[in-house]
Formats: sequence, C-alpha cells, structure tokens
Amino acid sequence: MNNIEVKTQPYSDQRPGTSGLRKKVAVFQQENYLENFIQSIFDSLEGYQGKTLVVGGDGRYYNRHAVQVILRMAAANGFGRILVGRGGLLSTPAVSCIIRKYQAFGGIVLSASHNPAGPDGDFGIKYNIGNGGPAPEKITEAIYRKSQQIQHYRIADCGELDLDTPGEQQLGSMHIEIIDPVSDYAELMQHLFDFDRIHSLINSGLFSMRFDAMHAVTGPYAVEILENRLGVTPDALMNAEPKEDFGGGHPDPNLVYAKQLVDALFAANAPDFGAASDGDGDRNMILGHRCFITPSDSLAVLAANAHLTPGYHRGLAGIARSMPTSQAADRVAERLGIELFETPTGWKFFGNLLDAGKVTLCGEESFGTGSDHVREKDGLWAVLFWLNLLAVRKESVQEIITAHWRSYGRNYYSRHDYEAVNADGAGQLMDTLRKANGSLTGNRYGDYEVAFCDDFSYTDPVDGSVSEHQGIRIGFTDGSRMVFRLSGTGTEGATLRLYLERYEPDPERQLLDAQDGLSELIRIGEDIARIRHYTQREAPSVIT
Ligand code: VG1
Ligand code: CO
Repeated sequence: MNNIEVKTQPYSDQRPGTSGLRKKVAVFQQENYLENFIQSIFDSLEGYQGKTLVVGGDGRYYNRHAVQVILRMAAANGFGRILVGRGGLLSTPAVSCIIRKYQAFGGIVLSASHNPAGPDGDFGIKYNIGNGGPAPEKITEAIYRKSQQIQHYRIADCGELDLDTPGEQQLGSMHIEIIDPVSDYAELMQHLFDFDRIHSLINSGLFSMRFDAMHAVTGPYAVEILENRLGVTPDALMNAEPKEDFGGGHPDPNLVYAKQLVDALFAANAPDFGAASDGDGDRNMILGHRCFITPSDSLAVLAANAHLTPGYHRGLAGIARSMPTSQAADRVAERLGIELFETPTGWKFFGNLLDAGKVTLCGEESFGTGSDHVREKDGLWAVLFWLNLLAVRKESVQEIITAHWRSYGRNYYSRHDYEAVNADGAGQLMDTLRKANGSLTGNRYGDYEVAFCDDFSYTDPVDGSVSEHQGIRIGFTDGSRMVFRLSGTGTEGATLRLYLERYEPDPERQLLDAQDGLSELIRIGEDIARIRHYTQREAPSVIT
C-alpha cells in the first residue's frame, strides 16, 4: 500500500468555534475541505508517530465517510494504532473515556452535537488531547493557522475499510481496532454509581421512567446500560435507534426540541423520571413527574448530594461552572467550604482545573454536566447520577428540588436564544453594549440598579492563559444578572443568547414559573440591548 501526497489549497473558514469546526455538510463536501482540516490537526501536533488515536462520531450523515478518510490519513501520517467505535460510532464522553483508559495520544470526534443532521444539516469535527478533553485554544488556534497555509495532505491509497466487524486490521504499518463503542464507558459508569440500588429502584414496581435518545448516539448506550444492566423496560427507551438524520429531529435535549419526552412527563399519568441526551451524548435534560430541572439547578443538586454516590462519597475538590451558568452551585460550594471557579463557555476551559485536581464537578447552563471521570460533559452520567440520588433519597424529583431551594434559596434562571439572526445586527448589538459598559453602572431600571457591567475575561489559574470577550455581564445590586453573548457553534447567521438570573431566598416565593419569576429582568434585558431593533425579531426562538 502506498501513501500519496495530494496538492491542495487553504480554505479561509476553518477556525474552530466553542466546540470544534462546525459547518453545513455541503461545506465539508467541498473538494479537500475535510482532508485539509484533518491534515491541519495532524500538522499542529508533535510526537504522535507510532501512537494511538481514537476515532468515532455521533453517526450522523457523513460520519462514515469522514472515518474512512481519517483512518487513511492517520496511517499516511504515521499513527501506530487507531481505536474506532464499531460502525464509526462513539459518543463524545465515550471518546474521552477511551482516550484516558488506553492512554491514547488523542482523539477525533465527528459531531455537530445537537445541530440537525442529514445532507442539508450540519457536520463537525473536534480534536481531543491526551487527557481526553477538547483541545485548548492554544491548539485550536494552531490548527486554524495550519489550515491557512496548507499545501498538501497525506493519505493512504487504499479501498474502503470494514468498520463493522469487531477486531483488528492492518493498514500499512498502522493497526486498526474496531471496538465496542459502549463497553468501556458502561464499565466506568458501573464503577461510579450504585447499580444494584438503581436496579432495585427501577424494578420495585413503584418507579417509572423514560429516556429519549432522540435517534442519536446514546441509543446503544441506553440499551446496554439502562435496559441490559439496570432492568429498564424497552418501552421506556424512546427513539433509541441512531439514524443518520436523527429521524429529521433536532437532538437538543430541552423543553422545545425534546417535546415528545416533555409531553410524556407532563401528562396526567406521567412517569416519575424522564431524561434525554443530545446528538453526541454529552448533554442531558432531567425531568420529574410534571417538573423540569434547569441544568444550573441540576449541577447544584448533584454537588450537594454527591456524597451519596459511591464515586463521589469522599466529597468534592471544588466545582466549576461556565460564567453564564446560574450561581446556584456557588451556594453549595460555599456551604461545603470548597472553591468555585467561573470559566468561559465551552468544556475546554474545565480541562486544566480537572487535571490539576482543583475541581470534581463541572457544569454549564446548556444542559451539560460532568466530572473528573472524563474530560467532557456526559449526558448518561448525569442521568445515572440522578437515578442514584433518587434510589438513595427515596423522594421524588420535585421533592428534591423544592427541598434544595428551601435550603439554599432559588436562583430563577432562563436562557433566551435568538437563533440565526442577521450577523451584522447581532454584532452591532454587542458592540453597542460593549461601548456602553462603563456608563451603565448606577442606572436604575424599575426595581433594579446596575452594580457592574463588563466584558468577561478569564485568566486560567493553572496555565495563566487569557481568554477575552467571553460575554457581556450586567450585574444588579440585588445579585441578579444578565449576560449577552453570541454563540460559537451555530452555522447560520448569528445566534444571540441572553442569560437571565435572579436569586429568591424566600421559600414562599420560590414556586413561580421561571419566566414569571424573571419577567421584569427579561423586559429590562430586551430594552437595554434593544434586541428587537438589532435582531428584527419580536421574540426569542428558543427559551430554556
Ligand atoms: C453551546 C453552549 C455551550 C456548550 C457548546 C458545546 O455553545 O452554549 O455551553 O459548551 O454549545 O456543546 P455556544 O457557543 O453555541 O453558546 V455541544 O453539546 O454542542 O458539544
Ligand atoms: Co453535544
């Protein structure tokens, strides 16, 4: 078998965003587009000759093709071994788990997460480093620079590889191992949580649940872990078969896109527990009988109860949350006497804190929760964590959350997204806010007075790297906050996110719907930023 060098030209738009490079499938299908990016990844790495690379994706359209290309390019570039999930499938947290377990050099994840899939949908590529986590900005910027200079790529000249038969193959001097996508991950979960106790709860006859895999990658994981190991009945697993177009859906586990599950959990005879995961299995949504847990509250509840699980019974080193995530977890950290870190949006910012042993749990408001067991957020992990808590506490989801609020106070929280708006308008909105920064302090809006306004900048406490312009924060004297930022994962126009938060210590006033609890702040936010004017939208497209 020969390796060949193919001449190519740079594309100008290969800068990774919040979570890898995400584009329309048609963009990836341009000549050499995929190959350029893969070669740029390899060109920005050092010392991988003869080492192991993990490859897998969420199974969306173009996944199989991309895996074929990556394997041939990895062989031509000198990797020694490839671990690839059967059928090219691996969830994002499973890639992280496998990189760590087999001490691989790194991994490539093929996913555009919750973005819709299919020939007209999105595709994405993410590089993960040897700790199992997303490449830090230093590396993603290096990849981008390489992509601007690329002249040729290297690829093995061979036919289609068999991705479906477990076992070993040889491609030139590189070994390829087709591995079971689920077993290593399932074993790790079993180690962290009390499967016997969860099994008893599920089979007690007193508990019912639903899990919605949204026709994305977590289907096989849910079947093996929830059904085979924990005894959940097959009819409790919804949309468990992965499809290349995710069944035409939008595998984003939230109140808007996971409607089928939400309807089931809010029906008259609703089950006790409901959960969903996203396209690549790193997000989670938690529901109880006619009740929804915001991801920010979920992080706080997991932190406050972690000692009840085998994996975390020794307690937590610290907690990290992304800046726009609510401060509910801060109150738990304070009571536990542990440190809380506030990072920019995106899981890559948690890696150093986890590696340094400074934090055990991490979370983002965007339905992401995880811990030091891997270096990605982890959807099924969060579901199992909640099941473990329900099995130990023997209370309902609703009882657990109201007790939490009573004890710590409630952080009313919501995110309003204006998706795919005009990019210039969104840019102007942010610029105008940025310029107004200093002059807002002291302004009064109804009951609220601005205490500070800034553009969030983060200095990594481990390596000192600085990340600027991570979102405009407006804080009020009563501790309420709003944050404005533009999405770094969208593929159409711009997406404006408005994050809103208000603290309510009084248990008598904690039971409002979040939109009602935040109504005045919502109005103020729309006003201050002149959202209607700049986005030409009357209302947000998604409210979570
Ligand atoms: C969004 C979320 C962010 C998350 C990222 C990747 O980014 O807000 O919290 O880490 O998606 O999640 P942005 O830049 O669009 O706000 V996933 O599940 O897409 O890998
Ligand atoms: Co995801």
